[in-house]
Amino acid sequence: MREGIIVRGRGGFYTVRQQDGEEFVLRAKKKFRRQGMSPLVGDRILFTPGTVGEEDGWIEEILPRKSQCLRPPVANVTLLCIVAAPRPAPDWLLVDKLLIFARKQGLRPLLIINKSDMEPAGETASLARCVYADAETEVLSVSAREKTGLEELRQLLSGEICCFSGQSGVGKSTILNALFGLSQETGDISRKIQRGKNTTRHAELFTFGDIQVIDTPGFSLLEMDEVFDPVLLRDYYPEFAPYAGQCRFSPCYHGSEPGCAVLQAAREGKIHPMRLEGYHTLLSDCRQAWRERYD
Ligand SMILES: Nc1nc2c(ncn2[C@@H]2O[C@H](COP(=O)(O)OP(=O)(O)O)[C@@H](O)[C@H]2O)c(=O)[nH]1
Ligand SMILES: [Mg+2]
Ligand SMILES: [Zn+2]
Repeated sequence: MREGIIVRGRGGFYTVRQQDGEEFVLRAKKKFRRQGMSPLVGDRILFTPGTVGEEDGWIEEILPRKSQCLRPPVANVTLLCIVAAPRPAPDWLLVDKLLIFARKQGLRPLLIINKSDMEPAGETASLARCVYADAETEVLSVSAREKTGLEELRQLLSGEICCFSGQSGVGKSTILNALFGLSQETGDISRKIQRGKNTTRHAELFTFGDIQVIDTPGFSLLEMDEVFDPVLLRDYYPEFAPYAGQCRFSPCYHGSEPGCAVLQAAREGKIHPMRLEGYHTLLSDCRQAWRERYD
């Protein structure tokens, strides 16, 4: 049997690339369906090939996954690039949601502040470094337009399987184009057309030397719609960890409980107010969804 990685999947057919670059179009054995497993873009698999280019080979085994997302459906992503920019104005709550998503899926997050050319003093990047200083999130400032910071970015992406996420218009496509010389549609004119396309566009894995990127619209459209116990939310905030077990009540949601060590730390300036405020917003969303979960 041979080994390869799934680079796209469409209508029950999977395109698989071998190490040497040769591609095969395969179908999945019925056993996967019985096991409730479906092959995902990014999966490393074992296969028996048909004739090259013909659709008569089979996926035999799916190798153990490093990570797995259901929405968007991709496997083995290791790095989630979250892109923000001075304009459109950063949606920090979306960044927080994406960080939670990354931690839940076991992906390392990287916060990229693009369009540094718009801000000679780098206010947005400075703010991001300050807000996320204790959130175990690396912050990198780049300009896709002026091609600054790209070499450093390339080094951070090296050896990873990456996905790009963030608001529309922050420059995700422009960054990919600048890094890899792609010619993805960017900008305002194409956005209208793209929006229509995006809804039907499938995930696809690209390889550029030792960097792999899965391009999928799923991460930009990401909403934290998964319902989970609100008490778990605090575990996704590394800046709360030093105060674990120090609150008067247990469990403490760090909402408005008296004797809360996290709220006290925030009052003392040890936790960034934007992170706490965002946490409180997400906590109340999460509580409401949890209450309504059986409706
Ligand atoms: N000034 C500036 N504009 C940029 C930069 N990167 C992207 N843009 C512009 O921002 C707009 C949106 O970029 P696009 O890549 O389509 O964003 P996406 O929706 O995140 O894929 C386009 O008009 C780009 O030309 C940058 O580094 N500096
Ligand atoms: Mg784009
Ligand atoms: Zn507390």
